[in-house]
Amino acid sequence: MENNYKSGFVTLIGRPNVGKSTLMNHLIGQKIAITSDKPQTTRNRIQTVYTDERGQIIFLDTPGIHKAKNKLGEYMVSVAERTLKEVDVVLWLVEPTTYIGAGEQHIAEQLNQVKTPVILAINKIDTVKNQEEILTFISAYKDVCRFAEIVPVSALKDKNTDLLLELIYKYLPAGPQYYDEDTVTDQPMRQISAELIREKALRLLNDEIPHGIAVTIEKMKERDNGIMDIEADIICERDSHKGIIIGKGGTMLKKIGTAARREIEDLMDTKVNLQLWVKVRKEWRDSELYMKNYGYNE
Ligand code: GDP
Ligand code: K
Ligand code: MG
Repeated sequence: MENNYKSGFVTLIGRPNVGKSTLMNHLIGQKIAITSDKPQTTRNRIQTVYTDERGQIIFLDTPGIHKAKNKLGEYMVSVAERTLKEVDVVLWLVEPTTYIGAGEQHIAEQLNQVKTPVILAINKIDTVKNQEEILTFISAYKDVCRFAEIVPVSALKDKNTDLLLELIYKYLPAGPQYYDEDTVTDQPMRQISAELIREKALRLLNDEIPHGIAVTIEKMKERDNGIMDIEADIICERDSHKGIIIGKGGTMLKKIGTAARREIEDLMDTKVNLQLWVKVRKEWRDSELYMKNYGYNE
């Protein structure tokens, strides 16, 4: 290990859907955080690890900072806000626009209260036709917050992500290698599998139902021949939702299961036999007991 080896913690913040999970997956080259076009896809703090010859960056992908509507919402907000003070660098992802809404103002207020250096990444620049416009986004953001660096990126097209890494290293302290170089996440397989199932449900179901869904892995066991048997429950809030998740003749549940199974097989590099059940737990998002049960606690 060289003398100038650096390491530290970076938290990724930003409004729902700005591309935090996409960026993290691209940086570490593996799909760990689930993504979708729906807000509040990410519920827990996910830790991923990027290692190269310069050092090691530990990314915390947090749920978005937003106004809480229920206990699950409160939990998500507190996770995000607590993280700001504990890290070496804050990486704030925003949409490419000059409009700075209440959500961004709220984040800026939080950031102005901490000493942690903040890097602003203006994401989705692949969608900006006139590149000169980017300068106007930069100056709009300069008015609301003091940034250590500002960098336009595209998480999806891997644009400027190398530059982003370079800028992050600039602000990391000299430090040890916390994880061995093969480690990309601290998430247990069980949790990633549950999240992949939830992602497929999010993507395949219409807007109303997904926010009330949780997934629990009830069984995960490897057979002697290497096949992995997984049984999981999809928890929803209403009987009517249960019907929709199962679908006519079980077609929707089958779709969710097939899509999830493929990705879990990729992840585990083995054949998977996935069985899904749908259960109704009314208003679980307002029950601390249920939330603990479904893994939303620290
Ligand atoms: P998060 O809620 O901040 O974690 O956002 P996600 O990573 O789940 O992404 C939300 C949506 O934005 C997904 O449909 C992504 O494919 C899309 N997205 C993310 N980054 C980019 C980007 O750089 N360019 C474009 N065009 N879309 C992006
Ligand atoms: K999302
Ligand atoms: Mg996310």
